[in-house]
Amino acid sequence: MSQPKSQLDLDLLSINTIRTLSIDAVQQANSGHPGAPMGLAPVVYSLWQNFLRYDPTDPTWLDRDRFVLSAGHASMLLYSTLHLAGVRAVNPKGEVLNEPAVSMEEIKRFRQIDSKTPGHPESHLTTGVETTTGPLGQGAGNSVGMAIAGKWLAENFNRPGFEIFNFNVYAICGDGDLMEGVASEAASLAGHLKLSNLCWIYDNNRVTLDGPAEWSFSEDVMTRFVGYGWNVTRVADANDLSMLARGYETFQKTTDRPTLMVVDSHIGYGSPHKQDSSDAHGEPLGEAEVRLAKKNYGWPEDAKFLVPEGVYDQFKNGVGKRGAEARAAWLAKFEEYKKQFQQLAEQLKRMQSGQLPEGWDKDLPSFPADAKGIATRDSSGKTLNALAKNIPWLIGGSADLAHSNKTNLTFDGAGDFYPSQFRGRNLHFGVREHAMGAIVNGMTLSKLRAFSATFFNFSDYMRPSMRLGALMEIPAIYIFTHDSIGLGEDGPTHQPVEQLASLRAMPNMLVLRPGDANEVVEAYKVILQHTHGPSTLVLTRQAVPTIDRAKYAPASGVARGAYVLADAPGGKPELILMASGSELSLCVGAFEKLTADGIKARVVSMPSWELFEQQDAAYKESVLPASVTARVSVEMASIFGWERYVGPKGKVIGMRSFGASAPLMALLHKFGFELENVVAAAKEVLGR
Ligand SMILES: Cc1ncc(C[n+]2csc(CCOP(=O)(O)OP(=O)(O)O)c2C)c(N)n1
Ligand SMILES: [Mg+2]
Repeated sequence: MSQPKSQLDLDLLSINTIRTLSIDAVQQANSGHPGAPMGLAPVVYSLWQNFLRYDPTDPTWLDRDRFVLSAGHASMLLYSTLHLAGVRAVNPKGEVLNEPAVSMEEIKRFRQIDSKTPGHPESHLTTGVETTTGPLGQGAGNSVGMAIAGKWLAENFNRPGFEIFNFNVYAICGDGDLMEGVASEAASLAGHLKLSNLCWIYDNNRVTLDGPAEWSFSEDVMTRFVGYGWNVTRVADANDLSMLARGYETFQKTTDRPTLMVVDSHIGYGSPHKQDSSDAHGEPLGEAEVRLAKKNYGWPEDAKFLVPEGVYDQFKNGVGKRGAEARAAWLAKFEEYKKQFQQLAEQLKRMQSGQLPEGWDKDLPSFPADAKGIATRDSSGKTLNALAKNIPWLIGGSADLAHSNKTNLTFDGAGDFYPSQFRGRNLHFGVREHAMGAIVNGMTLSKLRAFSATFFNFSDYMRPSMRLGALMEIPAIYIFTHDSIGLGEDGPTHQPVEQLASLRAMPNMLVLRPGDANEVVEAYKVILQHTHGPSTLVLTRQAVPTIDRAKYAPASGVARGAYVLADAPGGKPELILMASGSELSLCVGAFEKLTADGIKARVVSMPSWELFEQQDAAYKESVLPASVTARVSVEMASIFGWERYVGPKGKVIGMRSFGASAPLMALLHKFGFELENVVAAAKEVLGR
């Protein structure tokens, strides 16, 4: 019936298909944001169709360009594109399936229960979604982590004639993203590092949810980014495909800094003449508006979820063909690379599949009993170095506190990651905790084992990113030191109180607060082998005794979250003391005293509630027998939550207020973390 269409017609037809699929899905769900997909469809189409190095038949390709939709509310834009481009699904084992990542059925089930098309893109649910976005600014931050990973991988794995890594990272950002602090932090670092593989596309539509952007946003974004050291370009009309192409080409030619491409767009129909009003663009259009929009696009007004003839082929012949050719060429190269650089290829294989290298744990330290002991931040530093030496892709850094966090990698060849010098393993995040969280997530999504570090109190500054790490089920490693009032004189502004409880409340976050040096080693073993979620490691500034493992139980009990460290004769206690971290040795001291007084006590070391909750009922009963109701918990943190373990007859020794600025001993006394107090509490719950 139809005559052959011109390329331009096919482009417009494809763009309008992205638009109308998005409109229809939002309308059918009666929920969601149609405006941004409508306005941005040409921008994303141009990128995918003509520039993105991406093979829809293998979304796991190591060297694929990354596409991040930081403006996650425009999720239908991504789902429509993944659908039309024919991106295949990948199962949890990493195998590419012969089925679509986003089928038409799934588009029709936008925002419905158990669909692959949730309200905002979730990377663990939908293949092709490179990272979970929605909280504005996070995707932008992730994209910097991916770009860092790209540079680091290229520097460490490419060999002359073998450019195994050369991927670019594109992120779509709206006004909201650019208003968020996390994006500013990340942009500042990206500019500093000269990440030329990074392109942010700023949807300059001058509108946000509440109304015109000018109500709240009037800075000169372009000048700001020039100040960050970015290359800034402008596309004056989002509908002009040749201008968009020039923009992308300029990015690809820029080799010394990241690029911000400012694209002037009009939310809604995509036409300045027919702009929908700024009010309520975060809502479905309504049936009448939908018809008007379709009319405006020259679309059959009654058609729903229509993919016109030629559109699938258009994508197949564009991104599909380009991507397949690029990957085929890469694979051929990689076959040869595998022969010439067996060791590197083996590393990549393991990295990609989330495995650790052979012998990763062979140099782990073991710490002799020592009453004076060492801070867990120090045993952490030693352990981290021993691991990183044998795990080439364990890489990270601190937000300007590396000397305090003890996270510097100091072994031969560890090196630093500096502007345009991307080989090293020590990252310097600067004082940018939030971006650090988002960046570590982006690096982890790129299969590196990445870690961050700062004071535990500042986990609050990176919590939104940690939460997304947990939601994405990615094995990011968040290291924190100065974990309690025990940090001393810096005082309550720096002393965490409620952070432990708050992170324990976070689904899928593994929190570990080891009690001595050997528990630190065991905690790291757990963390490195934990592949389906992030870990939070909580460490002291102050020294804690290294417990005598000949006398007490081995630290390997850490793997079960809680274990009996010291016990009454015959394993029949009348009292249980439990603690994590620096309070463990306090409980051991109280145990000795109580034992001398003829009281049958047990000490339970409890470094991880989450791991303990995963144990079977029999194990839990063996550690915390229901019949023993005289229980005392000791932890220099909010008491919140400990009731569940001490029960109605127990007693919780913890923090009920903020801390104070004072030397350690004065603080321990003021807040009751002293031997006599623990012993007295124990006798009280025993009724003696
Ligand atoms: C951290 C965060 N705060 C608030 C929101 C709610 N929200 C979703 S879209 C949006 C408007 C953002 O405006 P802009 O980025 O310009 O997107 P546009 O409306 O132009 O598509 C807001 C406030 C969010 N998703 N994340
Ligand atoms: Mg906007």
